Amino acid sequence: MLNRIKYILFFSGLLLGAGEGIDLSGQAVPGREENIPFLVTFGRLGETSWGDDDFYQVFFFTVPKEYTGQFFIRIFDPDVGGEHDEIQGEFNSRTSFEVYGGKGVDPDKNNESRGLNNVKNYKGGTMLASRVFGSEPRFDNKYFTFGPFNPTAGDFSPKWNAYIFKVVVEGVSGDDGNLYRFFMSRDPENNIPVEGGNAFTYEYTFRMWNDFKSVAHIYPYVDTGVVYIRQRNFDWDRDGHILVVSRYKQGIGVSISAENNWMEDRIPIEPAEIGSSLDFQFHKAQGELVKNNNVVVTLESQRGDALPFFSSPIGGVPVYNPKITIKKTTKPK
Ligand SMILES: [Ca+2]
Ligand SMILES: [Ca+2]
Ligand SMILES: [Ca+2]
Repeated sequence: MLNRIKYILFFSGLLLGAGEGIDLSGQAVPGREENIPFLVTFGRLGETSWGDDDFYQVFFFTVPKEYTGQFFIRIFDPDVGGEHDEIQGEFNSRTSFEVYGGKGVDPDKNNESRGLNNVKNYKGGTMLASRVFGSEPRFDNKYFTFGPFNPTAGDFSPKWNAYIFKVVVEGVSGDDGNLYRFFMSRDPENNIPVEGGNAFTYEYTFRMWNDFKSVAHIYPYVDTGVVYIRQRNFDWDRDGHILVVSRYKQGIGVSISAENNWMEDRIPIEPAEIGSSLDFQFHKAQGELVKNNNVVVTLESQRGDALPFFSSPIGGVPVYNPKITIKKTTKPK
């Protein structure tokens, strides 16, 4: 009964949130607007040509200072076996999930915490919880819950006025692909959002839907001082095209990777795009379906600073406004 009440509260909360412009969707990773079915991390004996360049993933969760209750980090399908996961030969992989808080987590203060460029010091902070999963039917197609955590156990960020937590996922053995999702919840058994919470990463390794018509989105946030961004994508398998849309960009095509390679180019940023999100759109090729496509995306500014992708776009989903005229942008190289 209690669960049912919570369920009703959850959905009325979503409706209220939509009506008042309060976004509660940042609790789910991938986020609601992203249209991405799963994150993916392969075992360290996997081939990079399967779409994961480094066999680990780092995600951050923000809990607003105003929220004083406890919270949980839930993982959907944490095991490597059964439904959803990508088998190679037989399922023989193990994946570790670790939750970090405390000083050293905030990626603005500790650059290595971002987990970019295969640096090995991405575990900054204090480990609060961890678990390793193999093929475990009791967690197959189900949630596992970490917590409860107190918000003050996170690393406080004045910039976001929030406590930051980090989840590190590593494919510690085997060669299979672990597909999974996160949800930051107020409840250990149900997905009840923490109002104003969000999640972000600097290197996004994800799976596309097996559907021609499906368009995936990721929403990088453009901070002060950004003049252009360098986008890099890995193992896109030439699966259609990737477009950048913003209030000021109707859709700029970027260079796309093929099998097991990185492609990159520069995307100019207009001053009016500062302090808002861009919409990177992943349009699948029509015709022969590219199945089970895993892809990696990273972005950095002209200064070499990584741009975070937020699960719930800061400032909302950007919509192109043709009435705003700007100088012609140069075609990416
Ligand atoms: Ca295997
Ligand atoms: Ca899984
Ligand atoms: Ca791929």
